[in-house]
Amino acid sequence: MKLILLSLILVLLVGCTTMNESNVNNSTIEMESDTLATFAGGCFWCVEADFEKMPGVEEVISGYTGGEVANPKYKQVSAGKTGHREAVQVYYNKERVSYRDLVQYFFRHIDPTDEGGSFGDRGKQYSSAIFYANEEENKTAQEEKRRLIEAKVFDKEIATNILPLREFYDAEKYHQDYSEINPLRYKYYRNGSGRDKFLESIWEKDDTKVKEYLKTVGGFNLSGLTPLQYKVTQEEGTDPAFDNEYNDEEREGIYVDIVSGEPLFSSRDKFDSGTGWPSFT
Ligand code: MHO
Repeated sequence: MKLILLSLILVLLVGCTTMNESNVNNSTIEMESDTLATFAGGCFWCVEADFEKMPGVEEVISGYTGGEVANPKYKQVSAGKTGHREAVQVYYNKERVSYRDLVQYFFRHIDPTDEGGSFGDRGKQYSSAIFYANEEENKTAQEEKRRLIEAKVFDKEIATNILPLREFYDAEKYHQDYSEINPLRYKYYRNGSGRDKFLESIWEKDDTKVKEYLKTVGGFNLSGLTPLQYKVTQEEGTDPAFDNEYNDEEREGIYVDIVSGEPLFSSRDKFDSGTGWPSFT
């Protein structure tokens, strides 16, 4: 049951943080600057979609940064004419997730060994980078990069650059939430890119070095989830009515988010709504 509730909660969060057009175009989200992190990991459709699945992340904006040209357009950036990279800005709730968690999560969703691009997309504009906004972020990013190097999970060198953040330009509106607005084209692109095959080949490998490293990263190791748990918590799926783990659960206690450990409901508020999924007042 906690699985179903998780999916409901995700929907609510998305509803609360959906931004209107003026926010997207002008970066006028009113949040503290230290709840914002900037990463480049190749095609921003994918990096944005991956961060949006991370517990504690509230909003992700696709854009361009690191180059010289003001107000760049997608065509200029993707052609490598601006010095910018495709990048994302991640707005997160620091009560739930830390900058270090974000860096660790980032490293597990890109190819950090590719210095000339990302998967099928070639050129500096698609290469990976962490853009730090202050010395603390720089230090954390350097530490996590070093830990990844020392873990020897990858055979090749870690190429991800750690660079000072400069102006970030939001990408055009049609690139925001691309994976949700154009799911078919996104899936077609993503499958074709080989990103997920690569990530599986590294992180789902039965390998001692990988296991040792994964033990040391924050509570966002999703590899221990069952397929159903993964589908519900990461892909906004729902578990079957009646035939689910928590419908007939009578024990007293609290229901927690299986990924982050965050408390969600108390058994005291549980009632049988007859829907096949437990409900809480
Ligand atoms: N070469 C890809 C890149 C997509 S991503 C937004 C395309 O133009 O379809 O960079």
